[in-house]
This record gives sequence, C-alpha cells and structure tokens, in this order.
Amino acid sequence: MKNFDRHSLRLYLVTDRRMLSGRSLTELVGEAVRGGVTMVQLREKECSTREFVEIGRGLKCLLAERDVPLIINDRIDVALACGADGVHIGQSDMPYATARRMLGQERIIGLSVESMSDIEEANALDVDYIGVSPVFATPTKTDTAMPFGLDGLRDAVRKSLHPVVGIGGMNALTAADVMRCGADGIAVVSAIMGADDTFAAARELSGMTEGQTVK
Ligand code: TZP
Ligand code: MG
Repeated sequence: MKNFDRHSLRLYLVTDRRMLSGRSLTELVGEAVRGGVTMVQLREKECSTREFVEIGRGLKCLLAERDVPLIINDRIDVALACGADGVHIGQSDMPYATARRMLGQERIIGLSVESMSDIEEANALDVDYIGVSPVFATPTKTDTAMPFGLDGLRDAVRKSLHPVVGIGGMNALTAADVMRCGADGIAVVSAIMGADDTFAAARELSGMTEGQTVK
C-alpha cells in the first residue's frame, strides 16, 4: 500500500543543507518530525550521487520508524537506490509518464505546477499531488515562475483534481491564509531549516495547519 494520502502534505519539509549551519541533517529532520512534520523531501542540488544515496538511506531509516514518507527531489535512480517512498519532479525534470513507469504504482510522485495550464495537464495524469510553485516569491529559490499569490492558489485548488501543497514563502505569517485557500498543506524550506529551534518552528507550523483545510 502507498504510504500516502492528502493529510501527508499538511506540513511538508523540503531540505536545504546550506541552512544547517553546522547542525546534523538527520538530527534536524528528527526534531522537525517530532514537532509535527508529516512528509520530508530530500532536495540536493550539489552533492555527488553516492552522497545523495547515503543521505537518503539514513533519512529513510529515521523516517520509516516514524511512518513519515521520504520523497527524493528529481532523482528517480536515487529514490530507488535508497528505498524512498517517492519522488518530486518539476516541469523540466523526467517526463511524468516515464517517471511513473520507472517507479511503479506503489510509489508517490509529486509534480510542481507553475501555471494554470500545468494544472490542467496534471489533471490528466495519475500524480499523487501537485506543488503550486511558488505561492510567494522567496529568497530560497529565485529562478521560479511568477508567484501564484493567494488568489492564484485558490484558483489552483479549485482547478486541481489532485491534492495541493503550496511552496514558496510558507511560514508562520502565511500558513493560515494558505490553508484557508483550500491547500492540503504547506511545503517549507527556510521556516524550518533556518529556524534556531527546529522543534518549536515545526510545532508552531503544525498547529497552524492542523484541521485548517477549507474546501
Ligand atoms: N520550489 C519553489 S519555491 C522553493 C522551491 C524549492 C523554495 C521555498 O523555500 P522557502 O524558504 O520555504 O520559501
Ligand atoms: Mg526539479
């Protein structure tokens, strides 16, 4: 059985090791999960394939004990090698149909959408969720499409046949508004990775997203 439903998206941590400031990724992710993170995406843009697989295997061990799905950004080979629960792909990554063929029906595949027409296309696919990207402009990733904003996110939720997670500028100031747009959850980098107290940051965001989805 696939280890996923729309509730898995409620507080989705996307990693960025540049924000570790000397801390251990495993410990930080452990604290984040203790604080209420419901799914984790390992996002690595610079490391070697070998290191990517090693980190993925370590996180998979940690998260399996807590029944939290591990998603790998972009790399289907890495996801298979470390026994991850799925992948997250963008509009310029592996075509969705190929990714699904390689991973099979039991793994999770999330797809970033950057426009309303991307959402229409995603509606024709059996993706597990879409990531509306970005909701707000963010210093964490500057090569993004035009932000959807809250009105765009609301339209995206109405149009999508799939569960929706918002990414880009998700934090304690924006989470409640985003959930009120009908999103199933928020995907967060800096609001958790960059926080001094990981547990407290995750716990605060968890409280703000719990029972908040308005459909
Ligand atoms: N994709 C779209 S925006 C983004 C990614 C990976 C970064 C989000 O970072 P933050 O710090 O949560 O705004
Ligand atoms: Mg990508």
